[in-house]
Formats: sequence, structure tokens, C-alpha cells
Amino acid sequence: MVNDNIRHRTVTIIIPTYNEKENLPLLVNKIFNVFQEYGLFGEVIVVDDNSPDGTGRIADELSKTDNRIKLIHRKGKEGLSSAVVEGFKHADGEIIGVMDADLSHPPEVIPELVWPIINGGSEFVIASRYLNNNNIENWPISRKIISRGAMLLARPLTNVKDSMSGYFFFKKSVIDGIELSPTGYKILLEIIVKGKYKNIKEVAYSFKDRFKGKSKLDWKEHLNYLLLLIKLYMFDFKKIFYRCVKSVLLYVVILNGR
Ligand SMILES: Nc1nc2c(ncn2[C@@H]2O[C@H](COP(=O)(O)OP(=O)(O)OP(=O)(O)O)[C@@H](O)[C@H]2O)c(=O)[nH]1
Ligand SMILES: [Mg+2]
Repeated sequence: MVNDNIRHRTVTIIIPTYNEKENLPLLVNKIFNVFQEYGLFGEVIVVDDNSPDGTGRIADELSKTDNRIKLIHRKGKEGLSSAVVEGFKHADGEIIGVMDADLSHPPEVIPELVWPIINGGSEFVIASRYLNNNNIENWPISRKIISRGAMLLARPLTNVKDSMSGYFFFKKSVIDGIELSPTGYKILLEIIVKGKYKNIKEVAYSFKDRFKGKSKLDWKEHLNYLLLLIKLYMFDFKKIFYRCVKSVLLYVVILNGR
């Protein structure tokens, strides 16, 4: 439930774009309508990788008419996760969100994602396609299998049901001081593994197929995902290893003290 306390909070929504000229203006408009309806304050940061279809130019024009839109232009296609991390560096909001530009992520869900962070229920809220049943419209069976398989591989790292989601919000403190080394598409998984938070909440929503344009997901991104998994498994193993060494040292000190 969303109530009046949602007002006067500052939210930054990061939107990575590559060839999204038909989707971006619609999405930004819908986001600001939601902001207005729920009394949210904030900004949108578009991170464009010099899209050949001119998305960057369209974003420039949008930002001239609304100073809540910030733009980051990068020289060329450097990847979704690194675009999102670039956006984090420029975020002024106390709450940060990430959304795809293609209208697969319905902006109407934003209040439900922001509200638990505001009321202290959770510092990290993920819009989940897999919370109840399968909430994905129009995906071919092959894509569903790949998505489920990717999630299974991440299971030892997290219990989150939709750790592959591209739609999530968190308190800025979750990423304060942590080093993200983004590889590929799955920035959420890296934040889940490395971030600072007590609990994660998942909110069910219905994922829609992209509104216009083509997917940028290709075989290279699947390879990047495997590389990311290796890195994150190593990251966690290191933590476990250091924990064991600390416990052994503590034990030795206690024994010597007797
Ligand atoms: N800046 C930047 N944005 C990217 C890049 N690759 C993808 N994106 C954006 O990231 C978001 C997700 O990419 P999509 O192509 O929609 O990937 P997907 O949602 O897995 O696949 P479809 O929805 O089927 O197209 C979209 O807003 C893209 O425009 C990139 O290299 N750089
Ligand atoms: Mg998409």
C-alpha cells in the first residue's frame, strides 16, 4: 500500500538506452505522470551509447523541455551494466531505480517498489517476474528456458526469485563504497552479491514484450553472464575463506589465552 509519506522523497531512475528512439519519450512521460500522481520528486538519467537511431538526440531534446532529465552520452556501445553503473555515479536521489527503456517495465509499479524503501520495510526492492506464476507475456519457450537456466546457475549466490530482473530500486547506501565491475547485462546480480542491505523484497509484476525496436541480447551476452558468474562465485568464496581464517585465528587466540 502506498500512502502520503511517499511525498517529498528524491528518486533517481536510470535508463540505459541503445536504439530506443520510439520508446524513450513515452517511457519518460509515463514516469513523470507517476511521479506527479504520487507526489514523488526526482530525476531520470538516460545513459545513451551513441545510438545509431538518434536516441541521444531525442534525449537531448527531452532534457531541454524538462530539467529533471539528465543525459550521459558515451562514445559507443559499452554494455548495459556499465551504462547503469555510469548512471549511479551521477545520481542525486536518496533512492535509485533502474528500468529498461523499451516499456517492458511498467512505470505504474514504481510506487510499489519505492514504498517499502521509504517506510523502512526494505532497502532493496526488485520487480519480479517469477514471484507467483510466470508473469511474462509473449516470450518464446526458448527464451523462457534460457532465463530460468540463468537463474538456476545463480541460485547458490542468492534466494531471490528473479535475480535476472532489470527493474529494481534500492537505497543509495546499498552501493556506497562497494566496487562494481560490470560485465554484460546482469548488474542486479552483482549488486545482490556485493551490496550492503539487511533484506530484499520482491514485488510481482507483469513483464511485457518490448514496445518498439529490436533486442540487443545476443550470444555474447550469454557468455558475459557466465564470466560474471565465475567472478561472483570467486567473490563469495573469498568472503567465506576470510571468514574461516578469522574464526581459526580467533580460536587460536582464545586457546592461547587459557
Ligand atoms: N547504454 C546502453 N544501453 C543498452 C545497451 N544494451 C542494451 N541497452 C539497453 O538496456 C535495456 C535492455 O536491453 P534489451 O535489448 O531490451 O534487452 P532485453 O530486455 O533482455 O531484451 P528484449 O526486451 O527482448 O529486447 C534497453 O533499454 C536497451 O536499450 C548498451 O550496450 N548500452
Ligand atoms: Mg527489453
